[in-house]
Amino acid sequence: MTQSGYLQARQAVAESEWIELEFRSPEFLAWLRIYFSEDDLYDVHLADSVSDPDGDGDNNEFEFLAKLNPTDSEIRFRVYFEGDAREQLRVGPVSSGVNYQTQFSTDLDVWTTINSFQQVGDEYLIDLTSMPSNTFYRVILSN
Ligand SMILES: [Ca+2]
Repeated sequence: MTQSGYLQARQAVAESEWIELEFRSPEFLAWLRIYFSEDDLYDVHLADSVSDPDGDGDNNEFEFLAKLNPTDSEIRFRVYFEGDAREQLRVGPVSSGVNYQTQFSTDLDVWTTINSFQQVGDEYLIDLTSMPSNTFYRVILSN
C-alpha cells in the first residue's frame, strides 16, 4: 500500500467510527444526552446503540430500554436464583416506566407468564416453591 493509500484507508476507518445522529430516535438521543457530552454523542465507542462503554456486557440499546446508567458498570440488570433449592427468582434493578414480564416454560416452546411477585427494594421477588422442577425462566422488558 502506498503512503497515500494508507492515509486514505486510515481516514476511512476514522470516519466510519463517527455516528450519524439522525438515525437515532429522539427518545434514545435524549437519554444519551443525560450521560454523554455533545462531542461524545458522535463517538461510536461510547454512544452507538450496540456500544458498551461501561463494559458491563449490556449494550446502550438494552440499558436505554431498562433505564439503566450506561456509564456505571456496577448497576447491571440481573435475573438470578436465590436459595439452595432455587426457591426464589430475583429480577432487577427495576425502573418505573419499564414493564417486566417473567415467564416460565418446561419445554422452551410454551411460555406462561407469572403474575405473582413481590417488590423488595429495586428488585422483583418471585416465589418458585410451587413451580415444577426443570423449569426455564425468561424476563421480557418493554416500555
Ligand atoms: Ca453497558
